[in-house]
Amino acid sequence: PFLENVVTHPDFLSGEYDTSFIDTKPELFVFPGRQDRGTKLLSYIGDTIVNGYPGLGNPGKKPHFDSPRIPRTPFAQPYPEGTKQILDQQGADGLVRWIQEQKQVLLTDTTFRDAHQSLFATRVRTYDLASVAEATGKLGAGLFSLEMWGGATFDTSMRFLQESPWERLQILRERIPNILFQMLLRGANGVGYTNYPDNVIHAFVKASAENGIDVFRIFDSLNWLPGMQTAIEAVRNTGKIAEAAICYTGDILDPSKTKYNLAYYVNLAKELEKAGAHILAIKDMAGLLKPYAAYELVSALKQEISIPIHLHTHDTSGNGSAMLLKAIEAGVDIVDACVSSMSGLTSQPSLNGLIASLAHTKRDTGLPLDAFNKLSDYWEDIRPYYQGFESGMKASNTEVYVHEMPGGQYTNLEQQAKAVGLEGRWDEVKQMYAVVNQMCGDIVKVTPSSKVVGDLALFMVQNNLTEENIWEKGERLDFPDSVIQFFQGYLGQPPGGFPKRLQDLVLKGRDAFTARPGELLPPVDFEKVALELEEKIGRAPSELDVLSYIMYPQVYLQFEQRAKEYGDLSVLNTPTFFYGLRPGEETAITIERGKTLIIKLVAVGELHPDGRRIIYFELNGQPREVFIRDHA
Ligand code: 3PY
Ligand code: ZN
Repeated sequence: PFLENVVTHPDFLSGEYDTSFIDTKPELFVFPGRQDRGTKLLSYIGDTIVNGYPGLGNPGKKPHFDSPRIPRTPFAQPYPEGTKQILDQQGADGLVRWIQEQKQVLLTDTTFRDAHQSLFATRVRTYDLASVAEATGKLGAGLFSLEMWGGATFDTSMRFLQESPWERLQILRERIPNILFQMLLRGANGVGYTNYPDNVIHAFVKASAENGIDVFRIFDSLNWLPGMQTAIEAVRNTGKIAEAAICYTGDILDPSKTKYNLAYYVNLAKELEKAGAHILAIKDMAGLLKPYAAYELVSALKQEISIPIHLHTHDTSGNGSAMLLKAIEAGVDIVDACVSSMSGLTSQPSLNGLIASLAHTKRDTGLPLDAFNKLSDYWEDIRPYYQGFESGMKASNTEVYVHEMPGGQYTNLEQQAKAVGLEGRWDEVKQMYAVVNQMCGDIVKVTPSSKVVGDLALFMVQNNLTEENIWEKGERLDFPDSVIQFFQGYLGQPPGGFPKRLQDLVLKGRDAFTARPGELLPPVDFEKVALELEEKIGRAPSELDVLSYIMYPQVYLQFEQRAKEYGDLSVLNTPTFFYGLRPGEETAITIERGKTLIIKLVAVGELHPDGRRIIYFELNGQPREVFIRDHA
């Protein structure tokens, strides 16, 4: 389209203008598409000042934040060797042998992924991870692994944070060369919400391994073995660690809950060992595994399988640390926890607390508590940036034993509920979640099956529907897409099959299948997709771009579009990214090595009749103005 700006304006072309021309037509000085990096950043900051960041409310009211305490580690001090070197030198089997020789319990730190996924809807930015990466590598060198990728991070980093998940992985890998990097992989669902063709899973795993992932925790959202086999095989092909998970739900100690009993889990664990898992994970995504149940489960598994066992939980009920201690007594090899200032509630139990609990015992972790306290100080300072995404939960709550909602879903679903106007009805949503679970046949709830339950619960609360209403009027209701796909078999098969009555109401004659979706889906032609993407974004995409696009087509295209508009926003510090600047405030932004922009907000102009405001900045001391549409 014809681009109207000052040099194309008829008055300018005819030479008939005086200086008032500039004053009366300032909008003609906006040059879309040809802006320099500074102007693009000013546009983003200006927009954030005027319209706020989605979900944070109160534009123009930037809270005060103290600078974070970044733990000092001598620059010249080399990184101590860690588990990464063991894997690189001895291979996957060597690492497994090494684990089995250890007397102490080994620890995975989840601060970089699950902790913030569970506390504030996965919003932690690469900037804040990268700032503490070197310190984490040096102070945390004795950890088994850092869980720092996968799960929801892939989606949210592009969708909400306008940053590339692959770059996050590369940057952290460069700064933490000594500790194993661990990711959460949703089996055949990759890092998405639905099954992908097998060749996508293979390509995604290969690229993840090449870019820095060492340990892949693989699960299936219905504990369906066929949903994990392709991923296990793909990981084994890369020479990395395939950690396959049993997802824990129900309560093995409760005799009235017979569907998911001890025998069920032991049997599944044996199948996973047979399928080639190097490590077995017990993935207690909602924090339902109680201390004495953990003792029984781990003891039984230790008898029945010979691969190491890695335990993951959430502290929603407040019983998390007690549970880990009982599991450690029963001989679990590795457990997940996170730095204390990011622990508790829907997140993991405190790593610092665990180090202290085990000191001078048979399974003493040997990790330096003071070092982890320093890392915790950093996160204590970072956490306020993200406060607007935290749930209203102030203390642990045993209602989780009723609703069984995964910790990683809790804040997300609460945000979603707010977004669809259910702000004051969160309690109802949680109760409905438990009702929907039973209606679906009491299923394992973890991404994406948890999304199905969450979507149907939201749908029912939003439309004021009870369970009875569904049975009465279900034939006439249009159920959410995720629910339809679930009952068709796109997420795989739940133990015991689908409940027929609800399946019929949801499907309304659509086909359902029991085969593995990956077998039915045609392989993706990567070259063809790359060409299609090139058309859309106007440049040749990298292999990683293509994978992002395959996982999240719409999200990826929006990410690209915004990157064109605003440039690379990952260079902004987090308070500026979320809240812009206050009048008079100045910030230094390093856009590349040796190149820093000093941006100062001078003033926010009045609202123009056309709905825009002029934002007055100084960029490296020079006055700069940008026009921002005010959406209020
Ligand atoms: C995810 O898949 O994102 C999870 O955290 C599941 O627990
Ligand atoms: Zn988790």
